Amino acid sequence: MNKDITIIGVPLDLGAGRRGVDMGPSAIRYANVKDRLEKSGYHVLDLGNLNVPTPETYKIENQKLKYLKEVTAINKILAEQVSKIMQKGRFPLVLGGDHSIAIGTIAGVSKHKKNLGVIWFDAHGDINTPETSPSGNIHGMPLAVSLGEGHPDLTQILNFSPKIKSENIVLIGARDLDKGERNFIKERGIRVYTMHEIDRLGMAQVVEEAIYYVTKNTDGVHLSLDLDGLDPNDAPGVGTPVTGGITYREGHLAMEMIAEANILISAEFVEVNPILDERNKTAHIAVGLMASALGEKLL
Ligand code: 6HN
Ligand code: MN
Ligand code: MN
Ligand code: MN
Repeated sequence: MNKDITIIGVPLDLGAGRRGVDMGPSAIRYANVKDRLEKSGYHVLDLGNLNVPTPETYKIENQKLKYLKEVTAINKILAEQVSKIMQKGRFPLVLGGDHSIAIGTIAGVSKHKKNLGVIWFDAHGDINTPETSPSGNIHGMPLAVSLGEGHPDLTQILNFSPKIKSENIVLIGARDLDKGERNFIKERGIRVYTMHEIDRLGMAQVVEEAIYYVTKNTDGVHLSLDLDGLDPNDAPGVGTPVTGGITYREGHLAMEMIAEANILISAEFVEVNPILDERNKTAHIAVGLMASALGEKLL
């Protein structure tokens, strides 16, 4: 495992339908992310936050792609930063922010990998296009964009597309998919473990299969973890909670198995919303999951 981590915070909420996830990076830092990872032997460099515009100072121009210009601009900068971190041989750890930032993270990582694998933990599919999106919120679109579908300003970040292939990604924890997302998933044959499969097979088998699947034909794996993949009882501080999610223990087990498999080259933790949280509980859980994914040991 790469022992050199670089943290970037992206306090963006323009991709989401409500305010609050812009405070995610602060909440995660307040939950001691750096110390926690250093205890596991990592060398952690925190670059601070990207400079992100505030919604109150911008107008929505296109209801089908809200704040497209601003979300594009910030993801371009993020992609370049992440690419630089990769170039230096370090592990990028991106703190969100809404999930639209996966567009930039994945662009920056995949620039250095021909066949990037992705594990996507989420209650949602995040695989809408402007045509299928019920909200026009770009945080519901980053997987589609990374697969080459969506507005060209987004798909062409760093001037290549697609960033990833359908057969190299796996979704875990889905329980709220829009109609267009279901069609997209079926047409492309994308591997999804919904809550149904997690209940039926157990998280251990799901993650074992998922790891095998995303490592088969890939040269590195990115972890994109939306805290709303967890159950809102455990992680209440998220922008779009959906009942019936992954438990705290299942989440940790998944991260620990991913750490054991030693497959990650980058990760992002997104959608922490401190306004809706209880005493920073969700940020603490996020940090615990990061530590587990990066191999923190009890003994
Ligand atoms: N997230 N599918 C809904 C939409 O508006 O497209 C919700 C998306 C939520 C996105 O949680 O990252
Ligand atoms: Mn989600
Ligand atoms: Mn998401
Ligand atoms: Mn653990």
